[in-house]
Formats: sequence, C-alpha cells, structure tokens
Amino acid sequence: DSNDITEVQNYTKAKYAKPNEELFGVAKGKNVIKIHLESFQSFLIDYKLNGEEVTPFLNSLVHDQNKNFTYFDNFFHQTGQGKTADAELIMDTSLYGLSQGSAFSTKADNTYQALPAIIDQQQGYTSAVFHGDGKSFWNRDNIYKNLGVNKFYYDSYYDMSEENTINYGLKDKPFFEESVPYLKDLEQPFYAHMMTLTHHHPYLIDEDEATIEPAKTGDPSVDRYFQTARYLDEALEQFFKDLKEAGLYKDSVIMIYGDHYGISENHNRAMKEITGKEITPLKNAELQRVPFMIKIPGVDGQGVNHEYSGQTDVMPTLLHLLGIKAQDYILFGTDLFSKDHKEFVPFRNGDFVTPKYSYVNGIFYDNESKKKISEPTEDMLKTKEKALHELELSDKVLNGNLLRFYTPNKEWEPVDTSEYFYPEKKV
Ligand code: GP9
Ligand code: MN
Repeated sequence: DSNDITEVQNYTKAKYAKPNEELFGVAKGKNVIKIHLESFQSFLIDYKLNGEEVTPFLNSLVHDQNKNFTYFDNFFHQTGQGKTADAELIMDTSLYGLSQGSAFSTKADNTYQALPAIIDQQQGYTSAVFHGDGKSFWNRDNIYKNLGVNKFYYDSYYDMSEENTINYGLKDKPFFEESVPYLKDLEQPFYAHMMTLTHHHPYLIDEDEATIEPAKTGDPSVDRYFQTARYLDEALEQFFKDLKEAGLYKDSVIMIYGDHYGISENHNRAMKEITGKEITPLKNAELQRVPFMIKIPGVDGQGVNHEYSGQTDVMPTLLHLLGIKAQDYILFGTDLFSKDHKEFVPFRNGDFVTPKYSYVNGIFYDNESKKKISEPTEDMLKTKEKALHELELSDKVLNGNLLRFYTPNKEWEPVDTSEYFYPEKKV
C-alpha cells in the first residue's frame, strides 16, 4: 500500500546522488542510441586469443581518446533469471529484476515510470526498440507499452531469410544494416535501443562468417564464444560507419552495454584455461563485469573510468545528462558521473561488490589479496544488510505494483497503454 511506497521512497531519496553540475543537461535534445551487446563479458575487452585481439573495434573505442568514449571497466550486470529482459528492465527503470522468473513476463501490466515514458513526456523523445526476433519473446510487446516505448521494430521489419538468420534470429550484420533506414526515419530527438542477438549461447556462426579461429579448450560453446564476439565487433564497426554516413553519429549520445554473462559456471574448467586462473567463487563474481561505454557529444571522453557501478546506475545517469532531475523518481541506482555516486553493486542473488571487498556465497573477500575475510567489520556487515534490503524494496515495488501509488512530479502522466501499438510492417 501507500506506506510501502513511502518506505521505498525514503530509501531511494536517501541514496540519491546529485548531478555533476558540469554535465547536467549537456545532452538535452540529443538523440540517444543505446546498443545492447548480447552475452558480452568485459574480459573480452583487450583479450588476445592466440595473440590476436578478439574485439579490435570495441578495444579501439576504449583506447582511442579521439573517439570520445568513456569506458567503465568496473561495471557489473545485475540480472537474474530474466537475463536479457532483466537487463532491459534494470536499464530503463533502475529497479532490479525479480528473484525468480522475469518481471517482463509476470509484471508486464504494472505501472512503471520508465525512461522512455519520462523523456517523451518531459522532452518529446520518440523511443524505439530494434530487435531481430519475434515481438512476443520475453513478452516485450506487452511490457513495452507500460514502459512507454513508442515504436518496436521486430522480425517482421527485417529480412529473416535463411541466410540472414542463425540461432535465435536475425544476424547482427543485417540487423544493423537494415535498422539504419528506420533510424533515419524516426522523429527526432529519439531514444533508440539496438538489441543484438548473434552472440548468444550456444554461439553459432556460419563458417564463412567466422574471422577468428575458435579457442581450443574443447568446450564447444566457450570455444565459439570468441567467434561470435568477433562477428558482433565487426557488425558494430559497420554500424558506426553507417551512422556517420547517415549523419547520426557525431551529435548523438551513444551508449554500449553488455546484458549479462555469456559463460556460466558450468564452464569453469574451460574458463580456467581462458583466464589462466582457477574460477573461484570470487573470480566468478569478478567475471560478472560487462562493458558500459558512453559517448556524449561535446564532452571529452575520460578513457577508462574505474568507478564500481552497475546497470541500475544507467537511468539516473542518462536523466541527468538530459537535464531531468532523477531525484523525482524511484531509482535504485545513482548517477555514474556524480561525485556522490555510490560504489556498491548488489547482484540479484544478494552478493555484492565494492571497490575494496566483495561478498560472494556468504563469504567476504578482500578484492586485492583475494583472501577470505574471516572477521568482517561492522561496516561490511551493514553493507550486506543494505544489499538485501535494497533488493527487498525493489521486489516490493514490483510485487505490490507500488508505482501506481507514486506521483513523481506534477508533470507526470500515467502511461495509457491504449495509445501504444506495434503493428506488423506494412508491405
Ligand atoms: C531473445 C533474446 C535473448 O529475443 O533477447 O534473450 P536471453 O536468452 O539472452 O535472455
Ligand atoms: Mn541476453
């Protein structure tokens, strides 16, 4: 009830980090292009397989200051069983997914105060999601309405011929290629979410499209993981060229993120060969890093930023860049560029990481020595409680559909789902 939402509100308002004044509003009115790297873990960045870079293009964004990206190398996914759907939810609502199942499937009819709806109402942004799979996968065609997604380009908008598809759906190269004309036609400013798919378990790729040898651990999906990552990297490079040609690159905010791990703990033997290290519980937590990169027009990139951070932090960051007060909303993350950003990253299972120590499967570890901490400090124990509390509050929001009792500000209008349609493409 409304008491519960007050409890949540008190928590998120206390956690709130005020914007960095220099960046507040710098991207107001700019197009935003958000690129989803399917199953992409940060260990791929700068990784060399047989002496060869796996993702040379992404590496170039990380290392070339002229490309103006800031790369967060201590950014973690926070997803649970909802995988891709959790990543989408977290990034656009700054809530956590559920402890079981996917909120996209079971909480599609909830009230949300999500990024697409907010930036539409406040600044007239058109939001669009692009994805080469059926529209009902993860119940997207239902929940997107409540998130305020204006347009959804799904399989019927693409050439899904046999040579264009593999595994779950459309290959990333035709996906980006065929998306550019749709992007050009979108009313500006837009918030476009490009969701890739080829780099997905079990990492299938046609032989003539593989431009790097597989790894040789003998674990087939781990071995192919590098080949589909390379394919994704090439698709992205082409997309950047096409965006430049379309005049959509220079003046757009571009965000790139990984949704969740691609290699589960079932592959620890092979991953020991890949990383050269035993996959301990702590190492496994460390491997939950996914990339987050952002380019902001008119703002110099910082190169590599080491802030400990997670997917919940993206929405407040973007709101502030667009000049919208994140403080009005119920958000569990904090602005990555704020000097008050909280370096505390809960995972969905209650584990968490901080710059100095991590808590994994009931044990505290020192990040530097990798040793177990046998006598955790008062502060550590409090942080552990805080992680659980935060997840519990987020669960309350979703399970109690609590945002229906919350009015962010006087401008906010509840989303009316009857105004949203995702028709098949007309031929
Ligand atoms: C399917 C794609 C995959 O459309 O988004 O979802 P995942 O299996 O990664 O959750
Ligand atoms: Mn995914």
